[in-house]
Amino acid sequence: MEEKQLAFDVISDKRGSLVSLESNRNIPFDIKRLYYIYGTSDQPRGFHAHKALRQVLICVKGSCKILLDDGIEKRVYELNLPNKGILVEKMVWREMYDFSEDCVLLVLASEYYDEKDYIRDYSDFLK
Ligand code: T46
Repeated sequence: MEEKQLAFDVISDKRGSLVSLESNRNIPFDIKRLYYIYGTSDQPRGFHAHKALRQVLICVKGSCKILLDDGIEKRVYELNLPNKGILVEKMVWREMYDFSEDCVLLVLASEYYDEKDYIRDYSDFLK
């Protein structure tokens, strides 16, 4: 499995904390897109892999779990800190679940949105 856990520097003072994310510095690609997921329920999300897309997922508020599966091995991670992220490489099946009510999941993506990059069928993914 090629995923990687990332820890970002936190700049804190009496006013609070700040985390800075920069292309090709602490994020290992050119950031072409970012999106965030919130208002989640008990419904899991994901259930796909990407042919080329690389992404970093950061739970900036609350918590959730992510299952990563490279077709050989499955690993589950809990995302629950705004200064920790996970790099999900291409061709890794992902499922997100167990969202806390206040969960805000920020995703930094290496490519623009392209539905053709998705593999949404698990048996196609395994092939
Ligand atoms: C991923 C996980 C972590 C867009 O129009 N633009 C976008 O940039 C994205 C990400 C999605 N969409 C549309 C496509 C669907 O009609 O928004 C709808 C919901 O997307 P989806 O069902 O793919 O959402 P998740 O939470 O299952 O997956 C998302 C990302 O799509 C995916 O790349 O890795 O978050």
